[in-house]
Amino acid sequence: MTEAWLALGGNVGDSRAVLDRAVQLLCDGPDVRLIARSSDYRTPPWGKTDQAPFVNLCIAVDTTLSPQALLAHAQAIERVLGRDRSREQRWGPRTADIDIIAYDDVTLTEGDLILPHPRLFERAFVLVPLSEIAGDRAIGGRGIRVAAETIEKAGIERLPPRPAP
Ligand code: A4P
Ligand code: MG
Repeated sequence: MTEAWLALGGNVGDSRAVLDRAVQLLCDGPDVRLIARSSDYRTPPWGKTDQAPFVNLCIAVDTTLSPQALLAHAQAIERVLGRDRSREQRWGPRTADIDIIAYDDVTLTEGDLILPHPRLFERAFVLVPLSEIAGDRAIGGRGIRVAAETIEKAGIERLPPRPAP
């Protein structure tokens, strides 16, 4: 078993419900077990700012999957939840985006996968939820709590737990 951290986000449809479903589907068996889940956050759109706010969260998992197999699993779930990359703009609206932030201490660039995630430290929408569940960790030698404390966080709002359906 290897510990990995994933970031989820979306801004099309009922994003909190979609991302709940994404977490369920990701952690649906012995190959990927949920260890921790952050709160949901409402976050201003980053990269392309003329779009709806996102909901973002992070999870920690224990997995037997390789990094490539975990990415394939995540992308299959993005598709099940209605994501069609061929119709998207970079950084534009999406139902569910699932990024692998880190996979243990693995550093790799292999095909279409880069670990740790190359833009992790530019993104408050990843660092703030990640700090809730991995604040005492370092990724690529940088502490998560300090990175989350020092990045600009204007407009990021922690959401209360969703009422049970
Ligand atoms: N890829 C490489 N490394 C990884 C990794 N570690 N995890 C590749 C996941 N994927 C990885 O991904 C593009 C390619 O990156 C994939 O084919 C995968 O093989 P994508 O999800 O289509 O991403 P993208 O939108 O083109 O670019 P990028 O930089 O991954 O952006 P995001 O994060 O996906 O951007 N604002 C807020 N507030 N919250 C958000 O969640 N998300 C985006 C989307 C823009 N603005 C946002 C948010
Ligand atoms: Mg992505």
